[in-house]
Amino acid sequence: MKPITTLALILALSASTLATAQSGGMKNMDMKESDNKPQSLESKAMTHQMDAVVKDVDVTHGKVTLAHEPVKSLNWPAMTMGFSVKDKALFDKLVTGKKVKVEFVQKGSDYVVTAVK
Ligand SMILES: [Cu+2]
Repeated sequence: MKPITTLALILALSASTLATAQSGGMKNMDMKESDNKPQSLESKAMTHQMDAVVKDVDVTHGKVTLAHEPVKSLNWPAMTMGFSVKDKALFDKLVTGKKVKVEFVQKGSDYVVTAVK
């Protein structure tokens, strides 16, 4: 009798622990999922263009600071802000003080330069 009772107790305990952990975890995941989906779908498609002056370059971290003209497709006024640069070859054209035409896409809350002319 005794071994069986112990086993049943262990099973009951682990089952309830699992159920608690699962319901807590799943709730968080579901909330994140529904928050992110519409935004990432919308932002994937569009490439934005602007004229800008290169203010600062950080090749190591793949970042560039641009003083850009207004961007109509995003309803942006002219401003100075940071962009990500995933393709390091683009840094050949991103020289501090230079005037450039930049194409970029939105990736979540990040803006990624995809082309420099
Ligand atoms: Cu901006």
